[in-house]
Amino acid sequence: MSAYERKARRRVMRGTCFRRIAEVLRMEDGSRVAVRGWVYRHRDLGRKVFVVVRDSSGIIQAVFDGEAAEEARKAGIEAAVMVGGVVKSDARAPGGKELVGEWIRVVGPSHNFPISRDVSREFLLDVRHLWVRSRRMNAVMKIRHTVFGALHEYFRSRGYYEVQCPMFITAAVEGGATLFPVKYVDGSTVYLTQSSQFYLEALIYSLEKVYTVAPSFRAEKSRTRRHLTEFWHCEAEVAWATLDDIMRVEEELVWHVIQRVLEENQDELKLLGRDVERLEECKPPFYRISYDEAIDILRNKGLRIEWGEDFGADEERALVEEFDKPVFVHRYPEKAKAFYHKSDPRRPEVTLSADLLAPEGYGEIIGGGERIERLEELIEKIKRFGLRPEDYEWYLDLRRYGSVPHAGFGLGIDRTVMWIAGLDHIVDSIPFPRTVRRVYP
Ligand code: NSS
Repeated sequence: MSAYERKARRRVMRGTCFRRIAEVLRMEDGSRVAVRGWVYRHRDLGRKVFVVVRDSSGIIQAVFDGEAAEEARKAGIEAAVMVGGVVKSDARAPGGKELVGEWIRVVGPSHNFPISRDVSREFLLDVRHLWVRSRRMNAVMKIRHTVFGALHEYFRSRGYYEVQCPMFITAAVEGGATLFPVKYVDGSTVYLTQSSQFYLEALIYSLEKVYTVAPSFRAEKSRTRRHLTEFWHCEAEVAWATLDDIMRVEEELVWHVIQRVLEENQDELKLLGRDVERLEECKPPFYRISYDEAIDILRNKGLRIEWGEDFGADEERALVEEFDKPVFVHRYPEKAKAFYHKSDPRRPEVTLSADLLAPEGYGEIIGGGERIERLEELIEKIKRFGLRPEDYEWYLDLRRYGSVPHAGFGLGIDRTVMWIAGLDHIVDSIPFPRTVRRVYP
């Protein structure tokens, strides 16, 4: 071992001189560096051994011969390694630069890594704890990181207070069919929350403008590309706001999130093959059509749909084909929406509600609208929907003491990531998806 190598190793041991791979790819030829990460690819050409190393920032190829090649040979796929070498431009290498390897040390060995080239989606879900290392998942998670950050940034810069609401609840928000029962410590049955909305409504009487980012749970029996049983929900509620106000907040919020992703994640969008031009077009104002207009569009396209029914994935896909950016569908019929939605005073058979549908086939990412603020109206509607007012006692109290007009919405974060990243299945938008059939790993 040369004096340099000994010195380099000593520095490595002290852990002070490692560079991020993204940084190394920008360095001048001749720079002597050390990186650490995991073996992404491995090629043994006899005299030379090529090891592509990845860290959280990128990948770089290191080429070894002589003594170092012996050590490099032992580094299996996904082994944790430390590598020292000299930067050299090479058009054939990923990123245009490679390391002329001087030494390599296997820190954490890996033999027969289970993921090879041809694997099914199901298999990748079985080994999700390992697949999260893939460049694809790495890119999606970086975009997801930006999305969460941008949501907080938007609300906090506009005078909203962030609040936290309980996950254990006692009555349905969005209908009983998708409630998850949990056996509580005292033997009673409680449920996992479907939405924090009712608690946000309570909190506007203290803070006026509130938001939360939290999981919501739905025992969705349908196996679709856009349903999780545990999803991330960004919800906001605003005192004194109308349907129009809340739609403006929604479009500004979505555009803010898109802009941040376009600023921060060009590399990731490229790796995922996302057509960024389609995202750049999503500048507010978004389109606004009524439910009635949506029905006309669908019927003209030959779909058979009864007035009063909610739209499913097929209807939404057909609708958004007509629009080059997101579209609000407002004023859904009463029976298509949960009981808390306020009726339009000018047309009581429809509600002051709106869903935001994302383009390119994605469909609903937000649901929201105005809430019933009058006590008698709310009790009457709870009964009409076959529910029991006594299950909603505290929620009714909000109408007894200083009730005000108010509106709010809930944005499905996983669906938003799915759309922005251009994914074809919601399970790929979250590291460890929970679906009807999967709670492992
Ligand atoms: O049922 S929603 O349409 N509306 C609510 O829960 C309201 N209580 C929100 C509110 O006004 N505060 O769900 C809102 C969004 C919906 O548009 C989807 O984007 C997402 O939540 N969502 C889901 N994402 C993934 N998987 C499932 N199962 C799911 N259900 C709703």
